Amino acid sequence: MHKVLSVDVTLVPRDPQAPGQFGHPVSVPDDKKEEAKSRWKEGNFNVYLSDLIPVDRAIADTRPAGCSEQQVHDELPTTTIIMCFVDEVWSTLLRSVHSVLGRSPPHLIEEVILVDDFSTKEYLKEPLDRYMSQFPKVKILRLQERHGLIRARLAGAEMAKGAVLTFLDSHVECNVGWLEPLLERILLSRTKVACPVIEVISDKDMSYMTVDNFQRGIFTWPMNFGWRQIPQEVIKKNKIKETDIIRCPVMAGGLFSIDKKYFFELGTYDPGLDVWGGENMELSFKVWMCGGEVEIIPCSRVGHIFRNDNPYSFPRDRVRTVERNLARVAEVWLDEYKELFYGHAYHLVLKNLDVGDLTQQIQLREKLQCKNFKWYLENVYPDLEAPLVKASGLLVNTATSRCITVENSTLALEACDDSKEHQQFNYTWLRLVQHGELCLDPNGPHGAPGLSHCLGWGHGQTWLHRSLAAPQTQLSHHLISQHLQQPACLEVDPSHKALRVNACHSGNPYQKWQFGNYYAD
Ligand code: UD2
Ligand code: MN
Repeated sequence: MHKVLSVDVTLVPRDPQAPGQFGHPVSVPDDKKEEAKSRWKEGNFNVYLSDLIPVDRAIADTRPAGCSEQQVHDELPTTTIIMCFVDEVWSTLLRSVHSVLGRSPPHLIEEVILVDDFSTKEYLKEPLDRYMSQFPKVKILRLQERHGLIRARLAGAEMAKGAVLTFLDSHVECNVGWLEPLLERILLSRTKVACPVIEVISDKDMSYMTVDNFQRGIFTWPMNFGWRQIPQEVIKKNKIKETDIIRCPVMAGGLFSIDKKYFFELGTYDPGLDVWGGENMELSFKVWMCGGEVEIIPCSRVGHIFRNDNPYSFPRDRVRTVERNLARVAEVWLDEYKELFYGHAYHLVLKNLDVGDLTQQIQLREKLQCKNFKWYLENVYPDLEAPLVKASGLLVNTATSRCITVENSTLALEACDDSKEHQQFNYTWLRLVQHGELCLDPNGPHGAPGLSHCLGWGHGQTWLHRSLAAPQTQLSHHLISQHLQQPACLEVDPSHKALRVNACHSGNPYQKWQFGNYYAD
């Protein structure tokens, strides 16, 4: 073994006075403010400043103490760097490539594949070919139509010769010692997916900034990626060190190394995912549930320009593309938990989204004998709040303190008894009040509210309650059916034995209901 190599051709920069040198912030001179402003949209960051900064600038070594002393194996696998771009800014693209070539041990870089995803800018054609011809390892793959990030990466992967694939965005700066720790993990176990810590290159002043340690990649419903710090007490209790590897429920998506054969065994990305978004969820679930692991390696650090908006156009509507991608992922991987996804993105239910054909993906999951999503939640992401229903148990009426009871297919009101199966209901993420396989229907089999077979959305069986009903003025304890002529509320009829629906009144206790247990607002 050997100590991690500290390859960095910029340790002694050519021009220490140059703007942005050492990752320092740069400010736009007063007389250039207009120009800087007008060029912002070329990349949705400060393109004017980027162009002033040397393409091979030095940056500070931001690794935690101890990283530079770590040992790695002599026989690390080689890697192909795959960097996709569409209309990337010239200076940032060059800086990305320079940082790879200048801060990686040359013998580990099999090649750098730049995948041009049908860019429109002239400078990315012949001038880029000419510039890169000085680097024999850099290859440019020109796609003849827009593939989108996901399929562009696959085009790069198809031609890659290295044992490991390392994906990077086209506006990054790799820091010293970034590569060997990633490859080391994969050498130890080929099913590990190794991610660097993603540091921040400011979109405004182009400074290179380190980030807090102990961050995990997580998601919140409906599958929004985010970062979450490991709680201080957990760090203390488990004596987690800054250099310790962090298991991640999901990866950010842009920067990671994966064994090439393993990536293909996993079926790469779902080819039904389009352009951009959600592919990080898909790969993370697939890796974890099918026997692998996703990790952040604190000793590997790469800066990335985070931008508020994509600087390129989407072939189709951006929001719809991402939504459809996420729904595909939910359908294939979430099992019964997909109700949480749809419950938190209910507009997708309303618009009856078409996610396309899933047979291949479902077959793949079977072939790989992947575990289920419940296993993933329990073992990989136990801190995610994921109750399968919003509320459950008895359904108690406030005025009478009596409970809805199922008698054959009709409903009555009786004294509450939690041990009675016939008084148990679920309030689901899809807004159904469910008793076993049956659903509370304002127009039940006998005209009055009763139980019918659950028919899904659009069949008048959905009810608003609590936070869903609250915006509708003071009705948060009510059960509001939206599908009648007028929104109507479930109420106890004057006999106190039966149910009916009637115009909603906020103060009416005969219209107020409470479930035994609430798991979500
Ligand atoms: C994040 C990821 C990104 C990807 C994305 C979508 C990081 C740092 N970034 O958003 O890698 O996983 O989430 O889920 O984790 N590109 C193409 N063709 C396209 C669109 C983009 O080649 O049609 C390129 C683009 O030039 C860039 C890369 O793909 O180099 C990622 O795109 P981005 O930077 O707009 O995504 P980002 O960082 O907002
Ligand atoms: Mn990016």
